[in-house]
Amino acid sequence: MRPINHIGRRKFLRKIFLGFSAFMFTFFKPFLGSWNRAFGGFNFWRSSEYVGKTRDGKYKQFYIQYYKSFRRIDGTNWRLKVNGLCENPEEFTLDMLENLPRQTQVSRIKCVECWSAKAEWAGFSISEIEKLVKPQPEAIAIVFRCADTYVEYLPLEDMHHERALLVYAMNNEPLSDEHGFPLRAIIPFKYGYKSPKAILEIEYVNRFKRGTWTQIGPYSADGTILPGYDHPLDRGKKRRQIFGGEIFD
Ligand SMILES: Nc1nc2c(c(=O)[nH]1)N[C@H]1C(S)=C(S)[C@@H](COP(=O)(O)O)O[C@H]1N2
Ligand SMILES: [Mo]
Repeated sequence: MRPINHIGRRKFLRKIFLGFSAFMFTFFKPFLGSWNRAFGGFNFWRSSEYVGKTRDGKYKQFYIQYYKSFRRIDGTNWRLKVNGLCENPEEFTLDMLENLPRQTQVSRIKCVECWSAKAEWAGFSISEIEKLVKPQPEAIAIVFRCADTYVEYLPLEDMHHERALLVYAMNNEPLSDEHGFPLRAIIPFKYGYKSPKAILEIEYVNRFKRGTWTQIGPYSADGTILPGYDHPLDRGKKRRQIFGGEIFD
């Protein structure tokens, strides 16, 4: 009589295990589809009290970029803090900002990672805020601080450009959390990373530094759109040549 062969038994157990797995897979595969249909439309970020990176925003022609997730902002408690090198530091409610002279513009966000997308934005020029806070002559730039701890510097010269806006509405609706509620910048002649969202604070400073995105990626601190290529999401990502600066169509 042959002794019990341990190797043989291990092989046998493995066969049983593989057979069982194959059976489970074949048997349950048809149910994977309905599982997907039931839960596939589920978007964690949209149904949680946090906002984060998602490709499932309301406007399908936009990708949504957040450096970190953060708790949704309650517009009634939110204040835009404006401080630093200015004579009258001030905190603005959303209501106060919505009552500033309103400007609308259609412009495109061009992400340095190649996609771009277009919307109609409504808001105001930072010069409206400056009539009240009165920046000091030493101030050369501002720092935006955002809800997701994103930080970005913009020279005052760029902020005073006629196409630079602070906006609270997108396509005739209040900004969604995904696109920067309650307030974001739109600087259309610079890459998207120079248009911070979910702004909490604006500080007037006498220095210019790299922001969050240009510390992560190999991108310029200045952020001016360079000649190259664009893949507009609203035109089926069809590649087109661009010549630098704002993309007007
Ligand atoms: N607060 C904050 N603002 C941000 C970012 C971010 O990570 N955090 N990403 C920027 C980048 S890289 C781009 S391309 C645009 C994208 O705007 P959207 O998310 O509305 O499409 O947001 C910019 N503003
Ligand atoms: Mo971006």
